Amino acid sequence: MSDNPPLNRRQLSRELTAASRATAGQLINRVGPDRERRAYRIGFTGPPGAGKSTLIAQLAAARAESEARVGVLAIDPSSPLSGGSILGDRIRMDEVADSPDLFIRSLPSRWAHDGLTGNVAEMLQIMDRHHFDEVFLETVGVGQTDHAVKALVDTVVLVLVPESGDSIQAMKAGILEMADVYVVNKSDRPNAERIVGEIEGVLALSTGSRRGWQPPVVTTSATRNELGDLLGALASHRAWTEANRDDLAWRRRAERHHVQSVLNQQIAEIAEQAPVELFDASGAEIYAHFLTHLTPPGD
Ligand SMILES: Nc1nc2c(ncn2[C@@H]2O[C@H](COP(=O)(O)OP(=O)(O)OP(=O)(O)O)[C@@H](O)[C@H]2O)c(=O)[nH]1
Ligand SMILES: [Mg+2]
Repeated sequence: MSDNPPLNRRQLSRELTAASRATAGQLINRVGPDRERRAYRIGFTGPPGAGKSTLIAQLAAARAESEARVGVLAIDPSSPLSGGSILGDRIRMDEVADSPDLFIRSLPSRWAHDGLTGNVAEMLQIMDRHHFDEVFLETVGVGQTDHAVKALVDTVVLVLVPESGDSIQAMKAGILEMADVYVVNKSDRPNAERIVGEIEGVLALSTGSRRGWQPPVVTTSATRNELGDLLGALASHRAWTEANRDDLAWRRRAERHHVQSVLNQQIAEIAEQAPVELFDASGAEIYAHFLTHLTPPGD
């Protein structure tokens, strides 16, 4: 907003790159309560190719007209080497070129295979320090990832397509019930209304605790720039969250997830670097190896 210092893109880029390369031993030093004024975070998840990036591009373009400072972080599973501009390419640059307050970054997913790691929590905190009002986080929804996203963002948007029908029934146990807003994108294709009905059917049977929030199901066609009531649904959930959420409980849950993901990452790093012969040893010896290799904060 107007009273914020201007966005320092180079500095922000450098910090994000450093965070994406940080080892768990480095990240653990920065774990800690996150009490600063925060960006409102919206996570977009859903199957590959559902149109998450295209939708985010449209939303970002719509937001770019407002005063808000908007950031996009996209975990890009399709091209671990790109590190680059896949999402940027989808943004219609003519629409956003005048916006000094829009920042987009695609991130290779090499370290995000199991969902999200401590790096993502760190990156979101970096965005906060750069005074973003709103941050969109894109991830591919594959089970565990969704739960990781849920812990880190304020609003979870699940993006599906008319062809998702077959998977709806299989998903109903957990993932489907977890989102705050449901989008059936590619509604320019047949059967969008049918899948809206299926989602609403599953949600009607859902027993999960939502403390009064009724998740809306909206249809969009991102390539036609038809966002339906998506902006309205996002605004409603934000207003509901701000009025009803227990922020202390939320922050503790986010921090628990942050710590856990950094430690998971550290254990994975130790396992990767361990000599193969270690795994001929007894469980107690293997455990001792892991314990001695865990890096305490400050090292
Ligand atoms: N027909 C139609 N195609 C769309 C729509 N939205 C996106 N697409 C197309 O679907 C393809 C995938 O779109 P993306 O935005 O890359 O989807 P994504 O969910 O970000 O994909 P990943 O990041 O690879 O998981 C692209 O070719 C888009 O042009 C839509 O509303 N209708
Ligand atoms: Mg994408």
